[in-house]
Order: sequence, then structure tokens, then C-alpha cells
Amino acid sequence: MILLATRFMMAALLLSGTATPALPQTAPTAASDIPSGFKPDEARKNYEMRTVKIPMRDGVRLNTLVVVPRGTQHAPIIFSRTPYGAAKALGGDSSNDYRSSLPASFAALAEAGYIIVVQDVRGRYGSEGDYVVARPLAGALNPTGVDHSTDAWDSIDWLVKNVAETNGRVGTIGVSYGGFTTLMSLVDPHPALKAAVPINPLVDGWMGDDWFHNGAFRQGYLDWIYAMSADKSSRYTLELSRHDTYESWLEAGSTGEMASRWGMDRFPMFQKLVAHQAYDDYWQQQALDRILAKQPLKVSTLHVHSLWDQEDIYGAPAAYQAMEARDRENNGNYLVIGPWRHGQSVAADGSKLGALDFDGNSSAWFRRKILIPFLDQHLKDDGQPAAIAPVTAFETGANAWQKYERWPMSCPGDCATNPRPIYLSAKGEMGWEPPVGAGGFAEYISDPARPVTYRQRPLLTTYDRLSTWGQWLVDDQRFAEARPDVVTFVSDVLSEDLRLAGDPVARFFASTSGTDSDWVVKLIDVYPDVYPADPAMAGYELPVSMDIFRGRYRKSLSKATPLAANEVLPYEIKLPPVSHKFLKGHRVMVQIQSSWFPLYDRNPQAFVPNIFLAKKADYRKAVQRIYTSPQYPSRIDLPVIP
Ligand code: PG9
Repeated sequence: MILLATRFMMAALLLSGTATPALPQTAPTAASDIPSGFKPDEARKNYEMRTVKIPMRDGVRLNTLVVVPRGTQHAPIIFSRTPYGAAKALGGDSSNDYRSSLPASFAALAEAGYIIVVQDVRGRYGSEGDYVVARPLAGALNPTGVDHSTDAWDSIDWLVKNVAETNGRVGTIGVSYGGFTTLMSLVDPHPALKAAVPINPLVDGWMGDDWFHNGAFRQGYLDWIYAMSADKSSRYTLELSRHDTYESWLEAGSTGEMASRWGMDRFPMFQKLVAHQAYDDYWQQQALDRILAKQPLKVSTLHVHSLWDQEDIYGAPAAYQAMEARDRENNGNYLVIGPWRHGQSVAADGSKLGALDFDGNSSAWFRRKILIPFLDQHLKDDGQPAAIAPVTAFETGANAWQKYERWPMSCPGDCATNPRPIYLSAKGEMGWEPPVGAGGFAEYISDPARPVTYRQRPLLTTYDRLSTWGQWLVDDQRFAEARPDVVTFVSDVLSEDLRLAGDPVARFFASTSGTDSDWVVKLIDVYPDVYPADPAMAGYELPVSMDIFRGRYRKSLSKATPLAANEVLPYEIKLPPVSHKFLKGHRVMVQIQSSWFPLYDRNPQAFVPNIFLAKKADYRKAVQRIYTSPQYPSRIDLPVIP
């Protein structure tokens, strides 16, 4: 050891040529260990990321990131507009190779020869201007003269004139809020816009996207509203006092009370929700499906829907159907339905959702077989016909992609087949024959002091770091079946496969001892008790379509009226789309309950003018009945296909 050290010192002396070894040259008292102005060598990157400020017609400048893979020439632009941070959406510039730096879908598109552009919408992150949540089109609800349609137009105009590497053709794409801005780009579109891919878009915030579902308010979104309203870069989070928010919500009482405890009653967004609890002009005028139904179809559009979309389960099929009426040549309007949660089509992995396994990466398949061929056809200089079916739907249960000419495939009227009713029976059974004999009803007590949870506890804040919110729509429903305030109806074991492709409709008769009530209907696939193919799934109760309806809107969606206590009343609830095969040996189940807490606010069950502002004393127990007699034959119309 000593010998080695001496040899080393001798060598150092010889090299330095002096008797005292020199120390490396350093600054004597460095103020910072980070040298000012240091920049990594950009030449190492196989792409260039430019930040530009694009001026809008009112002078506001929008922060825009442009990713150009090196060597790109005459390339189309894929353009996305987001309120969640353009830099975050691009993955933060973290690697020298864009395939590692960009998230899966943008990476696939860049590799396919596209320039990727992402922009902060006005008033968010690096963009100037005022932020208005889901800003409506300029007009009665928006006096400013600017909106997402004009901002998309102005940005596209700038991009085709200022990005030297482009061929002058642009496609818009985005998920959820980004799906909403994508649809907005189709209103009076810029002539360079040649394709659009709205994915899980917010289309109607009252009917079934984000805020309300058929009038029931998703108070679980309060953390989203807080993050989006408290600051332009979402720096603040709403952290309820209990990890299991069940207790926090029960203790607060109403959504209004919880909001005011957090100062949210000052947020214009929250004030608008409280002021517009019914489906009034405010909601109707900004419903994008209604707006798009009146627009000529100028831009080829690929709508993307997720069967288990926990946020925007209404939007994509509604926008597709609205625009379909305009697609006279049947070549400009396409729909893809995948086995996904919200946004999973663009995620790296589409092979699983919760306990479900789809036998392969359905998201990668979608990108390779549908998304890129569709965009190439419309945006590349030498685009070839993509040969995509009008509707491509993943059939869950069978785990297979199907090609259809239209959607829905089964519905009353102009469809391939008509729905088939399945009837509820008093004995908790379900069958294809209408009830005979005396019939009866199934009864339960709905107690707002012990509401039915939407998943098993603990119930984390929706966007909590540890929350598995993205998979709640595939949760095993056995936990709910076990409760006395959930009624369950189940069919015999199926002797053959049962295929559904369309919207189930629950048509049932019910009474309540109160004067207002919520009704939650769940259509469930019950796996066999013995299931050697995947023993962990034995007896699993998989929801294939579920939704909630607020009874006060039974007569009119735009005006709440009390229910007549103890009177049998008919209800009709259109459930979200299903593309599912109930396999032979499985059973069909329906569960009905009157709360879905704390995702949805509780109905006091005694009519009050505004449920946001209900007082603790307003909440009452109610006796609920679901009728199953020949006079009141409750049923679910199933969109069965051969
Ligand atoms: N579903 C989210 C959202 C969209 C619009 C309004 C509020 C929420 C989203 O994922 O963007």
C-alpha cells in the first residue's frame, strides 16, 4: 500500500515538474455552485424545442412550445391547447432524445414525422390574458369577442406562417379539456386545419361531463376547481382535513358549506355552478354537441371515447353523433371506442385497467392502426387513404376490436337492431319476460346520514397523489351489493353470449317517501363463481354502464320541481355507451341506490330550492321503492346486437 502511494506521488511530481503539487484552479469563494449562464450542449439533442409567444387578435400573447425533430422538413403540425401547463404536457424537456422526453403519444407522432406544438390557453401558466374555465364561444355568454375558436384560428395562422419546417397543414388534438379546445377549433376553422382528434372531450358539463351528471353535482371536483381558480399555475391544493374524505364531507354537510370553508365562494367558477344548478340557457348555449350540430363539417374528425371514462363519459359519443348528421359523404367523421379510463388512449400502457386485462396494449394498437394512419391521410403531403371504419369499437368481455358502420348499433328506429328489454322482478331476479301476477316492489331506506359510497373506503380526494380515481368505474360492486340500501336484481346464468353495442336505457317506476331523490342505476356483468381462466376474477361484479339521475329534473331538466311523496313515478335514464360481450356462463345484474357519496353531493330527499345551499336539518331519511309489477314493469332496454 505505502509503496503504491509513493510511486503515485513520484509520478505526480514528475508530471508537474515542481516539488509542490498544483491544486486545480477554482474560484476562491464561490457565491453559487451553479455557474451563471450555463446551458447544456443543444447539439446533443435530436430535436429543438422553441418557446414562442403568439399574438392573438386582441393583443394577448399565448405561450407556445414548438418541438421540431432534427432534420424535419415539410412536416405537418400537431397542435394541442391546454390549461394544465404546456411544458408539463411535453414532459419537461428531460432527455436529449425526444422519444424518451415526450409522453408516449407525442413521441409516436414526432417519430411519425410531425412537429408537435403545445400552447398554454389564455390566462394559464405562461400565457397572458384572463382565464375563464371552459370559456364559452363569444356571444351571449362571453362578451370579450375572443374564445378558444378564435385563439385556435390566430395560433394556426401564425404557426403556418412562422414555423419554417411545416408543410402548412395542421391537426388539432387533446384530451378532456384539451378535447374541448380541439372541438372548439372546429367552429369556423382556419383553412390550414385539416384534421382533429378530440379525445374524451368536455362537451356538456351538465348532462354528463365533469361537473354534473343529469343534475347531480360532482362535489369531488372541488379540488380541481380550487387548483384552477386559486392561481394561474395550479400551485395550491385543497386538502380536506381527513385522509378518508367521507368524514370530512359528512361533517361539512352541503357542497356550498365545504366551498365556503375554503374561500371558494369567492371563485366565479363556483358561483356560476351554484347559480346554474338546472339545465338552463347557460348550459344549453355552451353545450358543444348542440353547437357542432349546426356547423358544416369542414375538418375530418376522429372522436375518441373511453368506455370507463371517469370524467367525460358523455362528450365523445355526443359530439360524434352531432357531427354525424353533417357527414353526408360518410368520410369525415370517425369514432373510436376503447376499453379505457379517461385519457388512457394516449398513455403508454393500455393493456390493463384495475383488475381487467385486455390481452395486449390497446392504446399502442390505437396509435399504430388508427391515430397515425388517420393523421397521415389528412396531413401528410403524400397522405394515403387510411382505410379506417366509420366506428372502431373494442368489445370488452371478448377483448376484440370490431368495425361498425355506425354508432350506436342498436337503438330504436334507424339502427341495425332494436334494443331488447330485460325486466326487474320483485324476487331480486331479472328476465326477458315482462312481470305477470301480483308483482310488487323492492324497498330500501336511503339515509343521508349513511350514504352509499361510490367505492370502498378510504375515499381519497379525487386528484390525490395516492388516489386510484382513474379506475373507479371498474371497481367490483360486491361491496355495494352487501348494503341494505342497495337493491340488486340478477339474471339466470346466460346460456349464450349476449352482445351489446349502444346505450342501455333504464325505464323504471319508483316512489319515495320524500319530495326529492337521486336514483343510481348500474348495469353489471357478474363473472362465474368458478373461473379457472383467472381465479382472482371469480364472482367479480364488473360495472359496464352506470349513472345517476336527480329526481327533481324528472319533468324538466331546466326547472327543478318537487316529487310527489309516495307516488309511483316513471323514470328514464340513458346510461353511458356499452360495447361489451356478456359471455355465456356470466349473469346480468342491475343495482339501484340513492346516493354515490362523496363523489356526488347528497340529495336532502326533502325538496329545497338549491341543493348547494342545503342546511344540515334539510337532510331526511326516505323509504324508496322500485316497482316490478305488470302495471309498473321496470326494465332496462339493452342495446343487443346479433
Ligand atoms: N376532465 C377534466 C376537466 C375538463 C374540463 C373541465 C374540468 C375538468 C380534464 O381532464 O381536463
